Amino acid sequence: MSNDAFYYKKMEEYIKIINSKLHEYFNVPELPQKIVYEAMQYSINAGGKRIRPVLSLAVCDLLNYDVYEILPFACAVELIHTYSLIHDDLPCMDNDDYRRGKPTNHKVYGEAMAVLAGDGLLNLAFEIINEELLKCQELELLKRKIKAACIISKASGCRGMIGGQAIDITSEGKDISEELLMHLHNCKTGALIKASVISSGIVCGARETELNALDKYSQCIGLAFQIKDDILDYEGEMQTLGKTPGKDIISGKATFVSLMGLDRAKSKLDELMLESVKALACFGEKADFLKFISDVICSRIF
Ligand code: GRG
Repeated sequence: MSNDAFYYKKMEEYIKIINSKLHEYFNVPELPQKIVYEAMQYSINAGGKRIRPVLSLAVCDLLNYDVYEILPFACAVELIHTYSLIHDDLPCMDNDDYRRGKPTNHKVYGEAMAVLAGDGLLNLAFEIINEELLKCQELELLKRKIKAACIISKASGCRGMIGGQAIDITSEGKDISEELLMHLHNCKTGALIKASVISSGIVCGARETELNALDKYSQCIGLAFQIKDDILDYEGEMQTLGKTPGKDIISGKATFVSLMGLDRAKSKLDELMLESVKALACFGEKADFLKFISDVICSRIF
């Protein structure tokens, strides 16, 4: 088996573990409000790439830690990510009809229920994290888990994803600098990607030098992820993307492609890919799976 085939298989195995845990969280009894659970489940089951929780598990694997220890945190990040997509697709935000190849949440459940489904996913994420903290019996591990919980909350909040979205909305139709675009995406997309890597490193007891390396790695792949997203929005097709391409241009959004041009955006992507790999040098071959994930992020077609 080639290395790539081996790592693809590993990624598939991790996705199976993640999906089965996510499934457990939705095993709820019959309740009069079951419609909101159905709406939440609809988006969770719509088939995302699960790149953020896979990253968390891959860091665990790198640090020889038990992946089941980080799994609830990894799933919580996926719930937060899914809530952000539901809200981002609403008519008051990006007004999208398709996501993950399916009609968006509000198209199926209506706007009000889609807002509640997003809220429900965000709350469920922190309910899961808090329950993990309550269950933890070992003081040092508990401290590390609290730190991880803080990192995830901060990354999802106004210093992170929500803050980035606020800049995005208020920048529409305006000329913005490359610097502001970089800041916007470090917050909007990068923060949660970084949180999935760093929170896992912390729970697994990574040393300071290792955390610094993971920080640099996740900074690079977070930005690379967004540049690739902009390239796909420019070049991609509805059928493979699972969402409407070309939306950024139509809505007058500045993107890495509109600011840098396609060729420079592609070179920047290659540069970030190499930098992400370099950042992992201190781990040697053990980091090959994380390097493979960088490649998946930069060469993905959806
Ligand atoms: C509404 C608070 C709030 C935030 C929204 C993340 C976000 C902020 C908006 C999503 C819009 C977007 C297309 C961002 C670009 C990068 C990104 C997050 C893409 C979607 O992530 P993937 O490709 O999605 O990991 P899947 O469906 O595979 O999980």
